[in-house]
Amino acid sequence: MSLVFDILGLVVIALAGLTLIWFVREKFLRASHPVKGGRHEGVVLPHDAPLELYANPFSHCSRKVTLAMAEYGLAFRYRQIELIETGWYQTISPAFLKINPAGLLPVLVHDGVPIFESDEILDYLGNLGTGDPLVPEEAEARARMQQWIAFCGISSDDPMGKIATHAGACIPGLTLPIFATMVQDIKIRHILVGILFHPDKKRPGFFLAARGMGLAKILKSGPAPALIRASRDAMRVHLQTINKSLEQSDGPWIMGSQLTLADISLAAIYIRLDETGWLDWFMQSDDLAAIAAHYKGWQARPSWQKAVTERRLDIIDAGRARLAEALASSAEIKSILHGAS
Ligand SMILES: N[C@@H](CCC(=O)N[C@@H](CS)C(=O)NCC(=O)O)C(=O)O
Repeated sequence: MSLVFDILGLVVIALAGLTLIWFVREKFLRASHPVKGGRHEGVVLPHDAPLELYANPFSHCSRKVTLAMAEYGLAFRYRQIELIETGWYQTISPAFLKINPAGLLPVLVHDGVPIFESDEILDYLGNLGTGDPLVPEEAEARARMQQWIAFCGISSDDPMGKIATHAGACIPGLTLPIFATMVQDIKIRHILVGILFHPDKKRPGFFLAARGMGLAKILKSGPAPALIRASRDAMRVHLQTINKSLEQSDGPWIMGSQLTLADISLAAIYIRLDETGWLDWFMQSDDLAAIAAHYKGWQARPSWQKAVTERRLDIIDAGRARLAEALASSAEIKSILHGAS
């Protein structure tokens, strides 16, 4: 009998040892670190096409770049990398970390050389010299455009840090409800990879809780409801600012007759608000006619068809449908998301 216990003990120790070795190895292979934006001269990555874009159709930052590339008429290879929201943490897979050690999308690869950070990529695309310029010639207009880009951007270090001053910072909070419904299609083991290896533990923690508890419960507990409402209220103010600027512009674009990167940054905000159901709510709450016209102008462009419509993902539609159903059937969820702060 004691021999059986001895053997069992050895098996348990061996299994624990193997698990530890696996964990340490994975931790090492999945280690990420921040990288500077812009072109990384001297790095040459494997590539099949002169221009390759590592991106995801649900990624706000990827969308800006995809739209700009379509507007510039650039031919490129789209390499879809999954986010946990769309399937699994491919962003922290050892293979993708060789492309971007920060584990973030998008990455543009030009003749093998990577360019990081969406706003730096947008700048870079302007120098490739194709299509109509999306950057104004005058310095003053360029500076105003940069302000819009920054206003709509999501910081890599602190994505939700500046909701009072940046529309982009409100995006993660406003995406939480659809995350909670989309995550129902994600396997728990994929979320656990994030808990173990992602540098940001808060989001996989939220996903796991949302996966287990469902939308209604997650909206009643923890920091989520306050964060969503704070993002919503701040975004409402930002949308008024955008609407007013559109009214004051000679149109049809935010800076007048020229479509610029500022419009692209705003378009990415509209898409996210639309797919999460918030745009309808903001439109019903306030007069945002100029934004509605701006958005419609975007949707009529061939670039939209290429960069947005053709890249639609079923998992987003399924999440959106579940969220709409929950809002329609639960007065409580409706009051948490749409009620007074
Ligand atoms: N400041 C960066 C932000 C990039 C970023 O946050 N990307 C998100 C998608 S929109 C991402 O790749 N997340 C991967 C993850 O968190 O695992 C940029 O503008 O490119």
